[in-house]
Amino acid sequence: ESAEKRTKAERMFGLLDGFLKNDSISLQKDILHHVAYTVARSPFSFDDFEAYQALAHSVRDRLIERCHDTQIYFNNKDPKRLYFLSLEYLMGRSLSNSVINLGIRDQYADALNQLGFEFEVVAEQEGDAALGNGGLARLSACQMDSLATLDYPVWGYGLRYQYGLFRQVIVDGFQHEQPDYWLNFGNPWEIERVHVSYTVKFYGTVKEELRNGENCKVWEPGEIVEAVAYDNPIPGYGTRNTITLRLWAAKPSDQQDMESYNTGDYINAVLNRHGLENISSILYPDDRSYQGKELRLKQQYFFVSASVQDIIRRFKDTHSNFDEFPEKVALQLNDTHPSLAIAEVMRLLVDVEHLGWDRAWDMVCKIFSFTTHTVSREGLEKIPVDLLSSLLPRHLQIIYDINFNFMEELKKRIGLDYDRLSRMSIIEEGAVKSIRMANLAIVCSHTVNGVSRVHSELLKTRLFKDFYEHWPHKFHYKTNGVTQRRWIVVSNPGLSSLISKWLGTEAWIRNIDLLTVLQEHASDPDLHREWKMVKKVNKMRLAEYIEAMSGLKVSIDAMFDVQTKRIHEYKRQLLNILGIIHRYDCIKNMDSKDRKRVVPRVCIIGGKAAPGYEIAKKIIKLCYAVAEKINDDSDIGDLLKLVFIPDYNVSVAELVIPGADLSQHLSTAGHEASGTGSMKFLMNGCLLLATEDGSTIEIIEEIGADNMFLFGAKLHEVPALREEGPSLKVPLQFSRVVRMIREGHFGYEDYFKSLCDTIEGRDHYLLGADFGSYLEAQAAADKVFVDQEKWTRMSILSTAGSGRFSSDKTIEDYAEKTWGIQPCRCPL
Ligand code: KOT
Repeated sequence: ESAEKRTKAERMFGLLDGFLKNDSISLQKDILHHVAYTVARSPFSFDDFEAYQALAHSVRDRLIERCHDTQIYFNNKDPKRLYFLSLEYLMGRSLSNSVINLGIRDQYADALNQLGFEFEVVAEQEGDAALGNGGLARLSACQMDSLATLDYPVWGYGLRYQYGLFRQVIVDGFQHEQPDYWLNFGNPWEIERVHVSYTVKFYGTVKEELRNGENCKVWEPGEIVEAVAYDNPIPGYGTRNTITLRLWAAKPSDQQDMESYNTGDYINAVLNRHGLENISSILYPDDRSYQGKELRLKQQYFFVSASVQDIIRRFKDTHSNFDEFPEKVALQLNDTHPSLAIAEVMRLLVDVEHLGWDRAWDMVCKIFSFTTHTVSREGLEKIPVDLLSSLLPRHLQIIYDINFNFMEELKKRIGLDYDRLSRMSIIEEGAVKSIRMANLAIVCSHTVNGVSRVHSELLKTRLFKDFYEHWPHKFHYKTNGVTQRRWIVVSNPGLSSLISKWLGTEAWIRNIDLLTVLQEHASDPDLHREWKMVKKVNKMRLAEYIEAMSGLKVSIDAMFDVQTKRIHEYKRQLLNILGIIHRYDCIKNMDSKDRKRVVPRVCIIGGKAAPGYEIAKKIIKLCYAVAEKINDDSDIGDLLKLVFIPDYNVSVAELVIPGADLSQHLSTAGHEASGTGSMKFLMNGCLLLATEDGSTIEIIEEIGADNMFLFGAKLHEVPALREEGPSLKVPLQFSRVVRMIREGHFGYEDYFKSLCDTIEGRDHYLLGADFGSYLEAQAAADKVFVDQEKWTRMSILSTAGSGRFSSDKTIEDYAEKTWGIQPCRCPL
């Protein structure tokens, strides 16, 4: 029989004609085939969008081929696998990234040309996949790219939201939110796996039953939902390995509600089940505020349960018992959002696999690791016990049992120190009894880390001090990174070619250490000339975008000064705007001789405010109000322009970052866990104007304080400054610009009052205290910009020193020290 099977397989392989071919003619045929049979248009007449669809499907075929080979290879080798659990991924566009990682961009560009299309124009047709809010979500995306490139055997898991992060639309300077219907035009980058589905249970009761003489807990759910897998291939660069990001979508389950179908009310029975799909419909847009919403908790459990069932199923496919489970499985919690996975693994191992509590617990302690992205106690997630008890009654019991055992162990170590016991408890007593998700994650993980060195230190000395004293070995330090494939090769092709030319190799795209070679050429006039040319072209591209979007013409000879990130008080976009008002005020009061010495600036601000975050929305409106005043002022001309870029997302970032001369990172010291935007700007040769916070501290170590513009209170100075409160002395210029807003120079004085009140009086984020040194740093930047040779040298040294902030480095560190996984490279 097996000989028969073999012949059949051989015959089928022959029919398939081996692997897909990547020469220009084959690609042209392939694109036309997809135009005709996938897009169903005439191959003799199709538009840019249809060309994009056909091209994307052609790339998809190649991704599927590699994905398949990678899985077969992994299954044969059976290495320890990492499962990365994150509720958010900000993937942006996939086309350019995929063809570059597959190594066939030029072939595709050529094929498209032959068909009368231009690659860049076609690539622009793609919308962003924005299944996340900001830094945390983009970090997951960068890390997936590095995991694939470095050949690690990994699966990413997440939720397939039907609506991604809201679209920001600005009407009269005010932010409005609109739904992101990203799936309306189809999504060629996912593979629907109708047969990979799991039931996820909610509500109901837990009963005790005697089974084979053992007391078992049996959860009888009140609601059942089906989780269906959608696989998104993630190709590595310079490797055949293509890993999978598996996202779950909710579908009504055919196991639910059999009875209601028999009551005769068929129509309502069907309609009622539609609500169940809502579980995976919307991404919550408030980064870091917890409202104890039931739907959010449902999302968390839904995604975690499906993922854990999938992981256990995969393990059981090749193992007859659980002995090797901890040697084959590592689970990474991206913040606390997926930490119900801990209780879910316990439930499945104890109630379903019947391994017994002690054995299951032993395994849990070996497989989980936890990264926190939070700085403050208020940022820590808490789930009301009442909510959990109704939604997931069995999980609440498990968490109580874990906590009971932990408290007993702790008492043996520290005695009856009730303060400490209550601080460390997973359960928070009080008006609303809640589960502290971070405590759960720390107790059950073998490794805990922050996202920069200073953040990891703060965890040990402040946020998780008690836990650090109890388990010092659990606490590691990691520094975030970003992928140079997306942030240089895809988004800045000019710089990418220039680097390859000067290094004489493209190897830096996989081996970022090579970038340091640029240091040797930092003063070479030829490099300077080419470097400036690349920046100029990128600035032209950005200027065109600004004009198309806002009608504003900006001069590319001006310094492009950019601050783009989520709008938050701690990120201090307001400090930037106050600085701009001050600059405007100074220019207005200058004579014409002094005006000649002003360095022209185009100030660019962009970012979304959480829909319910009033103060953040006022900051956006202020930006518009100030822009209107400045941009219309004929006294000012090209000396100062202010633009707000609406709907900042990954694809807009790819345009903005390469075109920036200067970028601002203004968080009050101690508030930005890491910050990854700065790393993207650094790679693109933008100079940083920044506080000594988060990852900036490590950037200083790499490129030196002389090559950036630093300002502001340091971490250790912040508490004393805050202490001073309203009696803190602030510069006159600060009071003057705030007064200008209060007095209605920019209109809307009533609306801006509460905004001004946040920085006068209490001024929690210390804008007044830092204003003086902020202006000095700005002046220093102006001074260097006039000396273009010095500026260009600093710019080259910024790129040259950015290698430590490649996510490849971060991932290698996690792989070795946290996950214990090895590369598993599929042969070419
Ligand atoms: C969101 C909800 C709860 C807790 C934390 C967050 C969070 C943190 N979302 N984004 N972050 C950012 O994560 C980045 C990646 O680690 C950091 O660079 C950045 O400093 C965080 O603010």
